[in-house]
Formats: sequence, structure tokens, C-alpha cells
Amino acid sequence: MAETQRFSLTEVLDSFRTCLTDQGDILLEHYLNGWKGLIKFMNSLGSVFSFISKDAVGKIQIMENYRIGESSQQYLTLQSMVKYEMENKLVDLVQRSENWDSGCRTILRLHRVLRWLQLFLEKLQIASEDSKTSVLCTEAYNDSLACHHTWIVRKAATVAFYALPTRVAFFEAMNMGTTEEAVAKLGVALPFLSKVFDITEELYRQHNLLDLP
Ligand code: 1PW
Repeated sequence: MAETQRFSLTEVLDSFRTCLTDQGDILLEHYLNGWKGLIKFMNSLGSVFSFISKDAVGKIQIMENYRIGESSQQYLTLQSMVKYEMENKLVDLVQRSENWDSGCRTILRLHRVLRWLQLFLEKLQIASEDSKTSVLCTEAYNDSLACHHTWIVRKAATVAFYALPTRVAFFEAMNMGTTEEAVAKLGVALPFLSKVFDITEELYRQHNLLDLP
């Protein structure tokens, strides 16, 4: 298969499957690989999406720096990261200050986007042939991420969504095969994405980290 066709949402969703260990830990390497795939995908959707991916690129870079930094061993899993940063008071809990770029708050931003992605893909999976991807994407956004964004970001995101192709073209762009194949693949992969989301949400809830500034 040609190199240009190698990107597929299946691979992205695979990363979110392999980031889960049998013990329920989340391996940051695979989690971030999933994100890198998503960014590749967003960039392939055109320049209107690049403003959206830019912020995520910056956040992934922050995480990669921790993963190669002097405390890299603490950043193997999401659980070890939270424990390490909390025990060492490396998280700004009330107001952004010297720990403005903690791993905990950086992952929280990405985690919220995953909820949107999950809702969006669920909608895509069950939508009728003629449904508009832009509408499904906007609905998913309004139900999840929008409340965490400023007015200007909400406006820009909504405009970007209008540029999304039809459902059929979208599945093609994701290299997921025919609509039937794509729906079947989503059926297998989405539960893993949900599990990653749920584990993260619960971990953050236990540590009271869901509203980090
Ligand atoms: C079609 C499938 C696309 C799936 C991935 C979508 C990624 C969407 C990322 C939205 C980013 C919008 C622009 C930036 C917003 C930031 O203000 C916000 N960042 C995120 C990732 O939500 C909050 O980050 P901040 O300002 O608190 O550092």
C-alpha cells in the first residue's frame, strides 16, 4: 500500500487500545501516539483545521518533553504522572502560575477533546447516509468541549467544522474502507476509546483535578 495511504483512523484507535494495560494503567507513549495520528489527520483536512491542531501540537510537545526529561520514569503512565506531580506539588491547582504547564493540566485539555471525539465518532457510526458530518461534529462539540472554550475559539471551531466533507468522503479520508467496514471498525474500537476516557476521568475525579486552571 502506498505510503500516503498509511494513515488511518484504525491505527489511531489502535493506539488508544494499546495504551491500556491489563491493570488499567494508561501508557503515555501510546496515548500520545494516538494523538499524533489525530493531528496528522486534522492537518489532512486542510488549513482551516490547522489552527485547531496547533494548540494540540503544543500540548503534545509539552508531554514529550516530560517523557524525555530527567523525570522520564515518572511519565510512563498517566497514573504514575499524577502521583508524581501531586506528591511533588508540581500542579497549579487554583491559578496558573509557575507550574502552568504541568502534565496533569496538559493531559486534562487533551482528555476533554477525546470526549468530543468519542461523541462525534459515535454519532458518525449510527448516522444515516445523508447526514452532515459538520452538524454531527458541531453537536458533539456543543455537548462536550464547547463549555471549556472561550467565545472566540468556539466561533472558530464551528466555522472549521463547516469545511468537513460528507460522511462517505470522511470515512474515505480516514482510510476506513466502505461505510459498512467503517461502521464495523468503529464498533470494535470505540469501546477502548471510552475506556481510556472513563479511566482518566475517574483518576482525575479522585484527585480533584477535573477543573485545573
Ligand atoms: C475531526 C476530528 C478532529 C479531532 C481532534 C480535534 C482537536 C480539537 C482541539 C481544539 C483546540 C481549539 C483551539 C485551542 C483551544 C485552547 O484554548 C484549549 N485547548 C484545547 C485542546 O481544548 C484550551 O487550552 P488552554 O488555553 O487552557 O491551554
